[in-house]
Amino acid sequence: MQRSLSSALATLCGIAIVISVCSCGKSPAGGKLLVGFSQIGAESGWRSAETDSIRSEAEKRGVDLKFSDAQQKQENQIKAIRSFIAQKVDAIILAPVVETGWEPVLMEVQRAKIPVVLVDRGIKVSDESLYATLIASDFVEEGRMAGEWLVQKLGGKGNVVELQGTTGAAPAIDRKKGFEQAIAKAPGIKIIKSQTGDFTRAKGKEVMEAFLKAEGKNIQAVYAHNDDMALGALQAIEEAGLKPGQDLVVVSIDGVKGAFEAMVAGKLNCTVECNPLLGPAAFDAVEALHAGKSVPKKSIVQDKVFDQSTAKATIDSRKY
Ligand code: GZL
Repeated sequence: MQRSLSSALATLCGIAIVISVCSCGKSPAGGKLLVGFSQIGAESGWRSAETDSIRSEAEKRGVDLKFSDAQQKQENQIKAIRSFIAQKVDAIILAPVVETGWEPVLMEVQRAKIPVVLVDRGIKVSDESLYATLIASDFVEEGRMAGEWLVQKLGGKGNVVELQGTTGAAPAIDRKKGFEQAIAKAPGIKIIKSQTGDFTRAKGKEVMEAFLKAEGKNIQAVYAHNDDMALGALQAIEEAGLKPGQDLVVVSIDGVKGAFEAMVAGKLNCTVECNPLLGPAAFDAVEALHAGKSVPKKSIVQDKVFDQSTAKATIDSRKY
């Protein structure tokens, strides 16, 4: 891919004006950046908030965004990436549904000299030069924060059922790891059932129904890898005649509006925020890379714990 970037720096009355003329072949006339965004799907409130953030930031910056929803299937993401290469995009933003299986297609992207910005989930590759940067939360820390909160709440004793995220996804792997690290300090707390609910409310409800059938009153707490599965679990708990938030403690991750509403209603006990508003950071990276600047390999988004003691005071200021 021939691309030449010529830039001229002009100083006028002490004000430096950088004029960079990008004759990079790939961008459509008028120099608008052309960016491909391969999104996982629309499986959760968090995911929709992330999509909105990236779409609105593209609009704000005048970027021509090619958007693809993969319905949570890696093969659809790979197809979308190949189509972005064919469209000669200036950059690719990728939210990778799972950690593995990306090397072949990312090598094709590298050969096409297109930078890749990973958002929200990481990947496992032998050659880290296959992507320029990862902008995401620390999922191990999120799992640890959820676990530490629960250890306190349960007084160090109780049986937990775990609703895992999508099998093979970085947040599912790492939120499990962090939670287990935290509860290891309280031998009286045990995970008695653990199964994927694929980050969706429907599957979270279905799996929680099965947990309740199998373990019933033997369950003291639910740990869900995201709020959508937790909200599904709340429905299952109520339909079983139990009071979520009282008969069973429920802790999850994401910090979406529905979780704050459930905490104010006394049904969800705690959520660990995982900020989905990654649009500005993603396009800062895209623009820096397009200007030939270097970017950090990883940028960690800071997260916070919210529970019923703070939900009422903060719900109105939530941005997603
Ligand atoms: C986290 C993100 C996860 C959210 C879920 O960065 O990948 O995927 O926690 C979403 O709600 O489905």
